[in-house]
Amino acid sequence: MKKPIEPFRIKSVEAIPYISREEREKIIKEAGYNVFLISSDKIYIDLLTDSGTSAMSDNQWAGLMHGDESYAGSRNYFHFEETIRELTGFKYIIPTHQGRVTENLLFSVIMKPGQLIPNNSHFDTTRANVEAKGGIAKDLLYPWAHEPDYEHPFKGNINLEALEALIQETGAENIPLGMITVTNNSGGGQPVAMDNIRSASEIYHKYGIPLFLDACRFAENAWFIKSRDPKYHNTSIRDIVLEMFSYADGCTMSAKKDGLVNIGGFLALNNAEWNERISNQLILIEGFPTYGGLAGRDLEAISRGLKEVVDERYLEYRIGQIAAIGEMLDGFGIPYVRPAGGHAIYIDAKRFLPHIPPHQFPAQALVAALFVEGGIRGVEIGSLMFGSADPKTGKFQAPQNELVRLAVPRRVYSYLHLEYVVQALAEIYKKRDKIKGLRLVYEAPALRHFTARLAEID
Ligand code: PLI
Repeated sequence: MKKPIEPFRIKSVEAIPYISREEREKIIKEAGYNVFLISSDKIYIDLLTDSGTSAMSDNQWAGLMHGDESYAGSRNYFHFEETIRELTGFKYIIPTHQGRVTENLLFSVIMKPGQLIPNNSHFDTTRANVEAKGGIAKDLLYPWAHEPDYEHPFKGNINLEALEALIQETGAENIPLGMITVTNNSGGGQPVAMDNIRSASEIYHKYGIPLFLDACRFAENAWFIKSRDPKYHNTSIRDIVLEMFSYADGCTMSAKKDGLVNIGGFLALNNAEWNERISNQLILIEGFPTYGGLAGRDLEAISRGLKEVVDERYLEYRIGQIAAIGEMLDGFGIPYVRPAGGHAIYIDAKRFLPHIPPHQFPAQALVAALFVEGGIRGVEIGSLMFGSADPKTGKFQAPQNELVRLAVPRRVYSYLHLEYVVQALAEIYKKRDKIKGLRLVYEAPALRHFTARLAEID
């Protein structure tokens, strides 16, 4: 196995606590088997999300000292604007404090109730923002993209035939905008091929529909295009990125991912009228258009992060970390969504714990077991997040997959940390028959996985 070697050395470290197994057993019970309810000082390796959890470089930290905190016209905004224009080619750059407010701004200005937004897969917040404004969020993956074992180099591709059929059925006038999420987070962190982005763009544009990329992990997607599509082996990441964006009319971005920062986002677009309307709305809810809810120093850290993220040695190491977890899991026969994604590994809990039925939350049981075994925090994407009772029959409706996402923060954990995670999983795998299902003790009316409390079933 080619081990991912860090293209950086360490200048500052943060101690992480390690509490005993006995304490962890007590804590998981007290937290109702929900790791969202455990304080981070009880976690040894935190793989809950790759969002806002990156380590910044010395250059980014130095950038904070160059913060110009003027209310209007801060020099950091102009650096931010120039960097994003160079990367994406888009004309207008609107700063925001994170991805979901970007979505809120976009849909509140350009979408009418009853209209439809197609995507390969909407991320939760994108779907929630479309639906909150009365729209319909439609996911259009190929059927094989839902099969954990199906190997495809670009499993995040949008289903082109389904897209064209949907546009014809719905009528282009009812689709104010189409999207593609790169990489496809909800579908396993899987990349989208350049040919797929180009073809989807042609379809959208044939019907006069603008295309926006959800660009959170644009650089990771570009790395997959470079390494998996022979036509791009000799193209630079910057050129691949520019080509990806050239097929789109704009993008939404949470800089908490490929911006390599802890907070920030932006909307970039070419349409002058939309820019004006969205900027006016921005003033209402985020701030003046040259800071958009961020400090000048944050804008500077993002500009610098966006330049670092397209470094090919960084991306080789970054994607290599996830691939290495996959190869280690293969050694133990532990099932996961294949191939390994860009920012996370998704363990297939349905096959890991076949004795636990969906209504007893197998993926959440595995999340809890991983905390007890190694102080490791992952996130459930299964029956707790998406399952529900049929309103008429009361019968439990399970989602297609029961997954545990282990998202790797950028530049934070070493190869040994990752090995430790896989070893903990392997220990659980050996004694998997002993893992018990869970039952709900408390659930909130919406987004219940954040606050639910559960208990073990004896
Ligand atoms: O967390 P935000 O509001 O900065 O970004 C929202 C968001 C939009 N699109 C995609 C593809 C995301 O992955 C995303 C946030 N993702 C989180 C928080 C995650 O844990 O994956």
